[in-house]
Amino acid sequence: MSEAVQAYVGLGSNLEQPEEQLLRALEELSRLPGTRLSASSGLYRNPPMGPVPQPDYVNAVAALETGLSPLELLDGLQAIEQAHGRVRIERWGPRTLDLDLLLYAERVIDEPRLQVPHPGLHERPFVLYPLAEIAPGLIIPGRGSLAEWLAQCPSSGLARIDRHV
Ligand code: A4P
Ligand code: MG
Repeated sequence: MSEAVQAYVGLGSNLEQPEEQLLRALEELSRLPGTRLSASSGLYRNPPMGPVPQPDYVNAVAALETGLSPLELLDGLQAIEQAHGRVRIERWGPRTLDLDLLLYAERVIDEPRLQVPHPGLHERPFVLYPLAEIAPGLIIPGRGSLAEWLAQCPSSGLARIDRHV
């Protein structure tokens, strides 16, 4: 395993007690091999983005220090999704748990299985606000500062759930 780097993971759920799904997932992230959970944001309830009618989401962001490679980390995230009974029925549809690899060190990755920074990251309030909570000074490789994207992104619809994890 190589030297540890900082990675950020976006968590989302809108089925089967989303808050519990996210709290369990944070613990499971901390148990990935060679990985430490270094910070986690609060949980944010917010309306679904996209064309599919579905329940509200709960979203959060976690910071990891990991010795896993980007693809090893993606494998780990997908194994956790599977353990939460995630069934892929339709793109953008409801899910018990979605784990997106948002950032991996300063790397820009464009492979069929993995794009980093995550393509939607810079325009999604449910990613930007929790990310700013744990890493306000962040630079998004190839896209500029988190603070600039945040300033252009209304927080309307985001409600921070009053329980810090
Ligand atoms: N993949 C490529 N890059 C990445 C990455 N950086 N992280 C590939 C994770 N996976 C990545 O993902 C499809 C494929 O993307 C994976 O096999 C992986 O190899 P998926 O999780 O199976 O499918 P998906 O989540 O339905 O599609 P997608 O495009 O990831 O959707 P999003 O962007 O995750 O959006 N509304 C609210 N409020 N909150 C949400 O969290 N999420 C979605 C799903 C829709 N609306 C939402 C939310
Ligand atoms: Mg996804």
